[in-house]
Amino acid sequence: MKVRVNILNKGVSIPQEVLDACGGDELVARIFYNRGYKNPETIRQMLNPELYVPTKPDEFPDMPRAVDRILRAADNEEKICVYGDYDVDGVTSTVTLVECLNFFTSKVVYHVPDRFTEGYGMNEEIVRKLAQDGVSLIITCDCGISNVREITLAKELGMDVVLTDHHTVPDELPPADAILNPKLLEEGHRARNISGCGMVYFLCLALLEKKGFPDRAERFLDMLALSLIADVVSLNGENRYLLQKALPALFNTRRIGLRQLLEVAERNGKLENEEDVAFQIAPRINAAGRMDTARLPVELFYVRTWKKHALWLRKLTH
Ligand SMILES: [Mn+2]
Repeated sequence: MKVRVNILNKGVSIPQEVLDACGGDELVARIFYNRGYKNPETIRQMLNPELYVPTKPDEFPDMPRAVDRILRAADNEEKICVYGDYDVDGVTSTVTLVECLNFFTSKVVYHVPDRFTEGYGMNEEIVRKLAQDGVSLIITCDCGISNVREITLAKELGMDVVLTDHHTVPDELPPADAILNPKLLEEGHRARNISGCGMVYFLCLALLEKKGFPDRAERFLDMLALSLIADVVSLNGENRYLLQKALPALFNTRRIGLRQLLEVAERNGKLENEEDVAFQIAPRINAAGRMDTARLPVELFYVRTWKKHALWLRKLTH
């Protein structure tokens, strides 16, 4: 069989270092170059995943402060509220963090904003309500970085705030006790474009490492894969590494609700790769937040079922 390949920009000369990174293969080098890959180190790591050096949780500024505050809250049985968001990234972040915190404490509640009555991000009325309900630590997911007023209020009301977000950092930072945001990493860092759930994943990894069971982070990989596919524009650097690791976990998920969702989607078309997930799964989750409330997918994926399982487990082990 004859295959005709039309390579663009044949006349443009490729820098020697790009060519070297491709082992001297001009065709491969030209494909990379045409797609905007000019950093030889990035290209080397894409061609040889085993050369990739994964990002460590403590590369994020404020990680130790965040971990200390959260574990202190767990030890003191403080009431913690995970403050999420209503899109796929916000939902997967919320599920991941609530699930992880449940390893350390049973005093966890969560809040996902109502798109119609609250809008995106934190809301003063909700912050006041959390204080009244006895919450002393708020952990935001996929939001918070522009909520100076709401976080100032939370502090005034005597609560602490650990902020996790991945949106662009504004000039004025909110007065949170710890701020985790990949955009605070230096320019060009391989993890600067991770999703909100990606940021939460690193926080969970740090918490679990500190407690001596980092392997448990693996059970969040399905949520991570969903967020990366739905929320991330460029799948290179850390995103590429994380998705390679996480995608099989998504297709083999043990979450009953997510399994059902995958099955429904599969009945309507093929579901084989990340593109299918982007078009078949992500919109179904986003629809909940658009039509009703994002509590639905959160519960579908985890929280409620976890409680049932937890009771079961307690009954079995006592
Ligand atoms: Mn997001």
